[in-house]
Amino acid sequence: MKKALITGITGQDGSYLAELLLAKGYQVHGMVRRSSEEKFERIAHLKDQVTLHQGDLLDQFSLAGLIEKVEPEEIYNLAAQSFVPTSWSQPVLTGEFTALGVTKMLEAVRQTNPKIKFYQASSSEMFGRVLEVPQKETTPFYPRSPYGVAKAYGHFITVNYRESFNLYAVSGILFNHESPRRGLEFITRKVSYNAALIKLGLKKKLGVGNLDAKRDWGFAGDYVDAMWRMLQQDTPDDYVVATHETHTVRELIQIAFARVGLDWEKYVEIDPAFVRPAEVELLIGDYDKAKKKLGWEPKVRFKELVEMMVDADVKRLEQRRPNDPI
Ligand code: NDP
Ligand code: GDR
Repeated sequence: MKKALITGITGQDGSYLAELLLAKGYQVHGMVRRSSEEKFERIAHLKDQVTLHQGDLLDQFSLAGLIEKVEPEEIYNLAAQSFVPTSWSQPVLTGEFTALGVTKMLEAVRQTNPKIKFYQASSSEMFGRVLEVPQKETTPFYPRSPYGVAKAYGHFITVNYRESFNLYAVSGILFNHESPRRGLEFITRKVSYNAALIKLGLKKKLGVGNLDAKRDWGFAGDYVDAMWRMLQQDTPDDYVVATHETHTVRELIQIAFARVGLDWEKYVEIDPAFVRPAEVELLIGDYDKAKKKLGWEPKVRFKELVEMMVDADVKRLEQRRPNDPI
């Protein structure tokens, strides 16, 4: 039985990846940070099937100790401060988690067992003010936020450890991917949740930022399969994972509100608080390399994804008890 260690197992991607690896017969271990109250909703249904261990990207010793204890064949490094706006208000913390955290993980691998296969969760945010359309593995980076800068560091340190120490270390350059388990502050989930609230008469208005930003949005369940495939190759390499479709935030909102039978223009207003100091205007990914070498392709397309998220939020809110907070 293969053993995998997932950092960030309590996050959106961690929960889907844990499901996928369990279905493939893996023994799955997850690293979780200590908190005063456990909030593991996304993996509640898996709690009897995965083994959780405390550890933190800020603590080098906890990482090496954990790898020695678990002895995994594969590590998926998904843990990060992943919300772009927070990276302007907490730039140093974002650098510690999202950039230096990767070096700490790689060092822990190198020092404990350099044969472990290592996946790094890199991001299309590294392309930022894009220098090529569509973006592919060879497109130069121009990050536009402290988060994007930190991810570019994480990408290059992964490539560097592969080239310096011959580690099987790969960087998956994943474009935005969403699901009903997406955090509520990200735009897709914010829109699906608020469309459901408004439909059910629990809220009147929704404030958002830039309606013109364009993203290449895919389904998280499809994308974790690409992560796994990257670690099953003969040689380690880096891959773009995307849908090769781009849509505006406005289109996202229009589809979500239409799903609940509402005209979005009556409910959505611009709130400058959600406009970013520097924006990534356009992302669209070319996943040709992943298709050819990994045999990977996205299954869920944009409209289906948005409607899946809205339906899930309507259902969730309809099932809530009267005194539950919204
Ligand atoms: P989430 O924000 O949902 O999950 C992040 C995870 O990291 C959580 O489990 C969180 O734990 C954990 N974490 C944060 N800081 C630490 C720390 N110091 N020590 C240990 N664990 C920590 O992110 P996603 O699942 O959406 O994304 C997974 C990864 O992929 C991230 O690295 C993200 O930056 C990257 N990525 C995501 C994309 C997307 O569209 N979703 C696209 C490209 C890259 P806790 O529950 O305790 O907060
Ligand atoms: P992003 O995702 O920054 O691309 O990072 P997010 O959903 O936060 O923003 C997408 C786009 O929507 C615009 N936008 C708003 N965004 C939010 N959150 N809230 C709003 O009210 C709002 N109004 C407009 C944003 O300006 C932006 O253009 C995500 C994260 O998962 C990263 O961790 C990951 O690396 C990248 O995707 C790929």
